[in-house]
Amino acid sequence: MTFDFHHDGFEWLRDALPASLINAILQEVARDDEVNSGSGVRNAERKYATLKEWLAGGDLKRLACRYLEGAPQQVRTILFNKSPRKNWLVTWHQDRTVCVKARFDAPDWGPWSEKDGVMHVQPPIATLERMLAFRIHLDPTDESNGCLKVIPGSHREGLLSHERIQQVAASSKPLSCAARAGDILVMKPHLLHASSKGTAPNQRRILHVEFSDYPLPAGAQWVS
Ligand SMILES: O=C(O)CCC(=O)C(=O)O
Repeated sequence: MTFDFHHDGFEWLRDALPASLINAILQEVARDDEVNSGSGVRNAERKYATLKEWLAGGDLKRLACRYLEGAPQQVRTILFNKSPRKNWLVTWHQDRTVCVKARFDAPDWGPWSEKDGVMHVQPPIATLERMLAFRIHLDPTDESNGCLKVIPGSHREGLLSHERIQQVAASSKPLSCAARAGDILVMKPHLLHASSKGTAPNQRRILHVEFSDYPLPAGAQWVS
């Protein structure tokens, strides 16, 4: 079955990265205790030289140009892990928050919060419409290690209340996003997604890299 980024809110790029690149990134990542013992590493692009070099080469940015009309900018990179030591779950939600360098006043931006010295804010839906996340699979995943689940097309309802999320989840057939290492899931941040604990957890490392072509209000800058 094929899915379309704009219509379904996600699509697959199967076997998109060579094993040599995946292995090089994994070798570096596997040495980091923060990955092995935690659930995620923020600003992963600054931490791992292999990843930094590959991202600077621009291949992923060129891929983002297929989905965004303007010039894409890399705005956030997180390395997620789910492992026997940290076998977590997330309930159905939309990613509604972005990180910017400093607070600014603009209609429809807010509420604001500061986490680890970084300003987080909920942007208007127009911003989310001009964003994408590449979920780059470094390990194979299925329900046994808690793969992502999505509700195809749910982004088309816009920003949903907590109650509406429960209704949509109860009346939809979620799709489990089983993948092999090297597969990339391209998704819109406000597509409804969740993931369960793994039933037989092993390492499930995923690089989550967000791009946007949204022109921020004058003077504002992404944290990238
Ligand atoms: O990787 C997962 O299973 C969930 C990640 C997630 O919830 C997110 O990207 O917001």
